[in-house]
Amino acid sequence: MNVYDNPVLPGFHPDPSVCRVGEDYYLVCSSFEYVPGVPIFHSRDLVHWRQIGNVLDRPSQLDLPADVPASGGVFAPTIRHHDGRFYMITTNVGAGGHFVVTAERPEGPWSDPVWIDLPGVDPDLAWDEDGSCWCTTSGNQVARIDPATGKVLEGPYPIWSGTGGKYPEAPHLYQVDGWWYLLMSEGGTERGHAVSIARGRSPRGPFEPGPVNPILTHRGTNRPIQSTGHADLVQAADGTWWMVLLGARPRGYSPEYQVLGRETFLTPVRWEDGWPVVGPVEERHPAPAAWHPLPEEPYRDDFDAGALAPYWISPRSRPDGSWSLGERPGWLTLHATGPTLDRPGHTFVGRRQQHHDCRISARLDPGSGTAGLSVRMDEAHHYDLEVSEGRARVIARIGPLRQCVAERPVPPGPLTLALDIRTRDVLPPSVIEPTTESTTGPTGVGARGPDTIGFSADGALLASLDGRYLSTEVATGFTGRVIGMYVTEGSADFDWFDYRF
Ligand code: 6LW
Repeated sequence: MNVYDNPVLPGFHPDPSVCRVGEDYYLVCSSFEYVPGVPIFHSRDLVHWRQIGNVLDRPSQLDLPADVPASGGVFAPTIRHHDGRFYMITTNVGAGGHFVVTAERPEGPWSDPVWIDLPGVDPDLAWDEDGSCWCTTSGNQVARIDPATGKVLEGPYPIWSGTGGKYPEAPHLYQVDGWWYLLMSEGGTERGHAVSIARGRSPRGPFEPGPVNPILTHRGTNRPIQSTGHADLVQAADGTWWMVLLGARPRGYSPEYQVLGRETFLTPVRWEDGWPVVGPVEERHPAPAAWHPLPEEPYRDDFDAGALAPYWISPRSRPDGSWSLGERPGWLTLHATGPTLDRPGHTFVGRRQQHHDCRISARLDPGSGTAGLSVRMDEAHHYDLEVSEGRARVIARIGPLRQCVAERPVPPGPLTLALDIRTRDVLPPSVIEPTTESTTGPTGVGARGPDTIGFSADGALLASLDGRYLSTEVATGFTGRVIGMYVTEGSADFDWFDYRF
C-alpha cells in the first residue's frame, strides 16, 4: 500500500480549496500581498501536486494598492467546476472585496473579475439542481447570486455560525444525499483552529449542527501538526472522501515558532450516519487508491526559459521593466524600483521556503548595484545578505530595529551567495534549561529558536542568526517565509538560483 507524507504542499500555502474533474484535481491557495496571485496546482492523486500557473496573473485581475499591508490583499479562495467552466472566487481585502473569475482550462487564461457586494471574507460557491448559485461568506451568511454579473439576487441570510469559537469562517456548502452540508472553521487560524459541520435541507437553512463538533481540531495536543482548520472536502474518483486543510508545524521552545507559514495537508474522511468523520491529521497516512508520483523538480532555476516559473512571486507588483530574462540571456536581470526592503515598492523576486532544513544559493553579478538574497516575512522582518561596492554584509531587520551584523570585502565580479537554514543544531525544548539562553557564536544563535540561518559569500560564513524573528509569532500575519533575489540600487544579474532540501 502506498503512503503519503503531510503536508502535501509544504510552505506558505494556506486556505486550500480543491475540486475534481474526472480523475484530475485542482487546488488553489491564498496569496495575500504577493503577485501573481492564487497559485493553482494539478494532481491525479491528491498527494502529488504540480503548480500549473497562477489564477490572477495580470493587473486587470489583481491590482494591489502600492501600500497594501503585508498579509493584506488576496484572502482565501474557493475553486469549483460547474457546467464545463472553472470558477475561482476570493476577496481582495481593502481593494474591491469579493470577485469571481472563470476559465475553460485551469491553466488559464482566467477572465477578468466580476465583483460581488457581500460582507465578510472566504467566499464559497455552490449550485443547486435548478442552477441557482449560492455564495457563502464568513460569518457565516449565504446569498443567491448571479456569478455572471455579480448581482446579489437573494439574501444574505445568516446561517450557522459554529459552536461558539471566534471567527466563524471558511464556509463551504456541499450537496450530498439530499442534504446541504456546511463545513466551516472557527477558533481562529492559530492554535485554537477547528473544523465544524452542520446540515440542512436547503442552502437557506435551517442548519442543524452535527452530533460531534468540532469534527477536527488539534488544539491543546502535542501533535507536530497544529492549527488544523480551513478545510475543503472532495470526493475522489473512486468514491472515497478526502479533506484538504491548512495546518502549521511550529518548532522551538515555548511558545513555538512557525516559520513556513500555514501549509496544505490532506487527510481521509469517512461518513457515519450521514456525517463526515475525520481523524487527527497524521504526518503519514495510507494514500488514496490512485497513485501518480511526479518527476522531481529541478533544484536549480538557470533562468534559461523565456518566462519566469509560476512559483516566483513578488510583493504587491512586479512592474514590466523591473525584471528581464532577455537583457542578459541566461540571467535574471533586476532593476531597482525602490531603495529599501524596509518599505513597499522594492524589486524582489522570491519563492516560498518549503522545508525546515534547506540550502538556498544564487550566483549574483552585482555590477555597480546593491543586490542580494533576502529571507522575508514582511518589510519589518527580514534578513538580507547584500553585496555592494566590493563588500558583502548581513543585515537583520527585526521590528523597528535594523542592524548590519557582519561585513567583509568580496572580490569584484560574480559571486555565490548562500543561506543555510538548519534545525539540527537547535536543541529540543526538553534539553534547554528554562533560565539560560545558550549561544553559539558572535551573532548569538539562540538554541530556543526554531532554526538558524547561516549566511555565506563564496563559501565564507559571515553570520548565523536565530530564525525565530522571521516567524509568524514575531512578525504576525497570514504568510510564511519567502526567500528572494532583490536589488535596491541600480541593476544586478542572477545567473541561477538553487533550492535544495
Ligand atoms: C482566512 C480565514 C483564515 O480568510 O485565515 O485560517 C484567514 N483561516 O479563513 C486568512 O488566511
